[in-house]
Amino acid sequence: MRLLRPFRSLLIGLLAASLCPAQPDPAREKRLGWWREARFGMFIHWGLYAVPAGEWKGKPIAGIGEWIMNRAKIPVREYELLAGQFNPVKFNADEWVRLAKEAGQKYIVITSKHHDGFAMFGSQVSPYNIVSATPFKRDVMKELSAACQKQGIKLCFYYSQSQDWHHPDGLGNTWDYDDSKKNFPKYLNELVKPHVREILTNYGPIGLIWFDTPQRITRAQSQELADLVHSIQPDCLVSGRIGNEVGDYQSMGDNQIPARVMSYDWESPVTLNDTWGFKKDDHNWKSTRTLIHQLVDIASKNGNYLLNVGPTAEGVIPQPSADRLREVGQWIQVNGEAVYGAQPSPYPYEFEWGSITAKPGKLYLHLTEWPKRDFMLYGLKSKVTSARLLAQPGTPLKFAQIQDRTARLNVLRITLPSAAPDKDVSVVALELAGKPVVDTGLAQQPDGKVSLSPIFAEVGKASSNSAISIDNRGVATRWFNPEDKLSWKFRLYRGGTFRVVLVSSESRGAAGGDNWEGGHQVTVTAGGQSVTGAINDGDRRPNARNPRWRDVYSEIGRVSLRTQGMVDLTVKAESIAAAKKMGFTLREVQLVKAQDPPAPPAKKRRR
Ligand code: JFZ
Repeated sequence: MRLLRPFRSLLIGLLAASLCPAQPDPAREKRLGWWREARFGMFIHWGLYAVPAGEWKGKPIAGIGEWIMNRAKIPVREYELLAGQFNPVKFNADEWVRLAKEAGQKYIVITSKHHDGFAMFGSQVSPYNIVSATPFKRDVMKELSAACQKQGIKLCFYYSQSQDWHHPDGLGNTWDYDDSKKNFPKYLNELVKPHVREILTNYGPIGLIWFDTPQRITRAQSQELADLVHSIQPDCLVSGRIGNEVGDYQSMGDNQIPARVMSYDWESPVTLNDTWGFKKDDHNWKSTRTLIHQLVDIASKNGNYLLNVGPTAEGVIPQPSADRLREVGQWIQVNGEAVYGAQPSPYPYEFEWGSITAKPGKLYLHLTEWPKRDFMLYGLKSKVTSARLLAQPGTPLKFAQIQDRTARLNVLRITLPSAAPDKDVSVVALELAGKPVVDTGLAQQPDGKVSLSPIFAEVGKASSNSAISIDNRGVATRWFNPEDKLSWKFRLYRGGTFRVVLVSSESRGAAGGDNWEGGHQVTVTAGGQSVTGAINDGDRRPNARNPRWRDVYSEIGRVSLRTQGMVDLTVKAESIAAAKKMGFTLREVQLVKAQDPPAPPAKKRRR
């Protein structure tokens, strides 16, 4: 200890620097102002890839449409010929911008150059651009810039800074160019920087540059690019995917929504179907209901929702996309106050019934399920002064607040009309006396259920080799070591018998839909009682927040918990099957109040 003395202040300083978030940078805070207010933007992936639209030489090419050049290993000299066929005669900038406005979107992020290297703006730097190389010859970005300024929406550009499959020194094209011979700095200096200068000089004020897939760009290179952007337009934001943590905000993985409120600024890019760039065979559209759920859930967790459309080679936004966007817009007409400028939920965790957003002196309860009886919320300590549905602002709702001191529980009960005013999400606005004060600890919910996400667990790694980690969706992945443990503490208000349900999750990337592995034996210990059971593939269900990965439910037994108060719960595996290299994935542990006696099966109705 003595020896350490002289280093103590240094040590404390280092610890403080690593534990406390960095002081907010005032320039960055200023840039983020409009973006935090906006909460909802339109992503547009549009380029030469809209011509093949997912098909090459008569064959459908699997995967996202804008990756066709890479997936089909199309030689540069062949892909270039698409420019001669690109003639989007139906393109109308005012119509696109109007659609975004109707949807309630506050900014547009459009691909100025995607990985294929084709510039969708007029450029002096390289002739491989829409004005010089297509029969269309128009600078669509000029037209969009004018339409955005006229209609009051922020124009932003996507720009692929690392991958460029057309430039011999850009990353990603290994079928035409030898990767080991690439001079990446040359590409950055001769193409990327002059391009970025053009898009920030010729199109008026730009809200942000959405850099992507940093790959092997160095920290110095990322920083130089960010500095270049800020030197030309100090108010222009830079996306997290510029790499090396130099962006102004973070991007989640595509189509990913995190399982908790995040302390930092973030955005989820989401597809309306399963591709970004137009594919003629992709008809797997998300429902309007899913889109609204995602919008409010992302806002409740401190994020922005960037929802993609992929226009055709004629310049038309597909009708199913436009229809859904307009329906989201109709919902926003009524409920926008709970989304724009919304602050995150004061509760860190998710609710099964929906999501919460906040504003000074207000809480918004976004109900995705309409309760059969009164709506109840636990843990709100602030005094509520009024409650009303945003859809029926003239009708105050009856409510009561009860405090149960022995259970240390605050209950808010709201009496709702029998029918939901909105079929997808109905919003109750609460006015509070002062700031929202809530119990932030994990706790049993009014329906008796306890839901525990690994994102809140204490992770007990059995050895330094344990690969277990928790991804942003809150899923424990790479769990191969049965000695690893996850543990939680939660507050139990009402005891009883509970079914122990483990919710596993599909994961990304594995080929052929084979994206889940089961056959593990798992033990849950809750309040000192242990149950062991199998994780099996009997019950897959879509997940409302992250529809791309289904949940896999396994009930492994029952526990009886009689004590009120804090309960410890631990999950540990007895054996893990890992032949498919996915192992045990865990998204949630649930304790579900057992109904006794079990309800008789519902009688089938005769037709
Ligand atoms: C990238 C692009 O490759 C893709 O074409 C599209 O533009 C998309 C919006 O971004 O793809 C990614 C990038 C990052 C992740 C996933 C897909 N990620 O972090 O999970």
